[in-house]
Amino acid sequence: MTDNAEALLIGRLFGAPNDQLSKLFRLRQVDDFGPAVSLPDDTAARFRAVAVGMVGSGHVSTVAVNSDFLDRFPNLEIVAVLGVGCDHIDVTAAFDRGITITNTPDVNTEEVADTAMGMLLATVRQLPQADRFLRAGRWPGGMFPLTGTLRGKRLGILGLGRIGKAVAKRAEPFGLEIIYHGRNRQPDVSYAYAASPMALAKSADILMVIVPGGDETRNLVDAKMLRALGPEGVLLNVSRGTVVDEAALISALENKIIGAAGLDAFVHEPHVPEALIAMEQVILLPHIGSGTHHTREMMSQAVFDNLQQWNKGLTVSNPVYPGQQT
Ligand code: A2R
Repeated sequence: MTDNAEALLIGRLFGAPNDQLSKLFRLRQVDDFGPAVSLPDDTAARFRAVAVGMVGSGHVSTVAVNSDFLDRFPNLEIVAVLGVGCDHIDVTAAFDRGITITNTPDVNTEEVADTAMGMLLATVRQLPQADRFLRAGRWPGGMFPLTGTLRGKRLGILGLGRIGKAVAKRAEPFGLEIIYHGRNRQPDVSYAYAASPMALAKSADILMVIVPGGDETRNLVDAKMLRALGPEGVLLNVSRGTVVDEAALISALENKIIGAAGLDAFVHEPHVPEALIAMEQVILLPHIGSGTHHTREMMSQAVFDNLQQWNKGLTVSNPVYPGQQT
């Protein structure tokens, strides 16, 4: 490898890694996938590395790096992705072309877990609603209605991976009983294991979704799961919108089949169904799970580190393989 390879940055990185990247590569930046695939053939052929940063207003909900994209860059060797989820990348198509994909696991774990706990408290104790109540001048007219509680509740975690475990660790001192489901039992925890997503939903008072997106988990939380969660049940999603059947969720909330929801992920981000926006019992966040200066810079640093390792001919720290759900 030479140290002046040409690289393309799609979207943006945060903090110092931007400068580091421009020193390491002859760097071209475009703000979205459309302008990237529209680059002239001879320009596209020069890039051996692509970094996929934060594009537009957040998470990309289509498979943007697909075969057509990859065909535009015949000399591409690596695509370094900001974030853990690679549901916007066709990892198999890249692998078939000998292209390395990397992501940025671990560095976002604690931040997303913090957001998840904040969302849990906000949803159950209706904190945003109480804030709106006060600002609307309604307090002098009477007290804010009593809310649900965490006391004596069971938190069901769908996907006890890095983030799921960090959430569980935070939930324990709140007195929440923890139960989880994943395709495999986790050997390093003593929490109760539910044998299926449905068993988890039946058992949980609060259901937290932290599984990867993509085809395998699409609509995993469906109308039946929501019915099993029950009329006092709370659904929280801090992973990918596609994991929850959004239409079924809207119907379940409208018909009081579940009690409340907290969502940091949606099917067609940044577009959120009006029906959800209109509901008072729903907390809606614009996919801010890892959205702090500190963590986005750490994630950007991990993108840079992966690219630097590749540039030096070293093994990259965070390769993503076909079939490995991320
Ligand atoms: O199924 P397992 O035993 O491999 O556990 C993984 C679980 N998981 C699933 N659980 C049920 N049904 C599935 N089809 C399924 N697929 C995966 O999700 C694992 O415990 C968990 C994911 O954990 P990690 O790979 O450690 O990911 P991390 O860092 O916790 O992030 C989760 C997701 C990312 O993929 C992004 O979409 C978002 O949160 O940032």
